[in-house]
Amino acid sequence: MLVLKRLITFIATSLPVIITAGVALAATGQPEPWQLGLQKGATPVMDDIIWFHDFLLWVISAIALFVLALLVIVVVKFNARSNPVPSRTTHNTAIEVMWTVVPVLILVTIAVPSFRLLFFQLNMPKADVTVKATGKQWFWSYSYPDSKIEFDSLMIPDKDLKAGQPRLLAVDNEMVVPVNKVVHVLTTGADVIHAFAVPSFGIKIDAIPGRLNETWFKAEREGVYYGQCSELCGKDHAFMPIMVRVVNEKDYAAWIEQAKKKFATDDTRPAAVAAAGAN
Ligand SMILES: [Cu+2]
Repeated sequence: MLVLKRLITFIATSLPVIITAGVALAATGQPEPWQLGLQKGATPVMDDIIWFHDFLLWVISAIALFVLALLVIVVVKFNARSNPVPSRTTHNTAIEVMWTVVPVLILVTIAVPSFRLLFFQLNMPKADVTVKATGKQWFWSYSYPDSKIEFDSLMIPDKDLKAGQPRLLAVDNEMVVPVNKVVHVLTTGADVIHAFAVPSFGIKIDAIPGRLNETWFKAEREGVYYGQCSELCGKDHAFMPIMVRVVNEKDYAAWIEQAKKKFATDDTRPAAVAAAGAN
């Protein structure tokens, strides 16, 4: 019993430390060494995902502790030594009703916010900006159809990294979007299946050759947010990061103007030739 008591004391004292450390370490936009928990959210969807995750953690912890308590009671009170003459009871209607109804209530309590979140993610609000992300072996291409911009986004190799650029995450040409605007992301694959995922935005969607998938996000804070391809797509799967810079309206307009000169799509080429040239 002494060991159990010590274990309980240890868990009780270390848990708040672990939780606060996790909150302190989880940075916005990119993973941190020794990070616990999810990356901080930058969109309403991710804020909801984090809330739902934490809510479920409380629910499953309570269930696990309850079951553990029952097991401890059984082990201590009903072992052969302390309870030599076992009861012959086989049915107890009240308990049977309880262990059916209570789990149903718990599942309904979980289902309500779960479906609300699912509909929030899947009901697309009207787009302010549309960006098409094409997964290629092994980099991403972004195109802004409304502004006729298209460019490739390649990872910066270790030897070329500048101060402040995270390894395996920084890219040469990042995707730029305005803050507080609904961005539709269309994804497709040029060769094999990739997946476009940015944890802080709460988005992860497959990029499949021959079809167009769609998701959305509304970043509420300016900054740089990183993600990675999340579908094993070949040897350099780990080296095709996603970098999204969220800027204010003015900077976005300036970036668009500059990008129009730098990354203009050539409309004079026939579509088939343009597609072949993109690979
Ligand atoms: Cu991949």
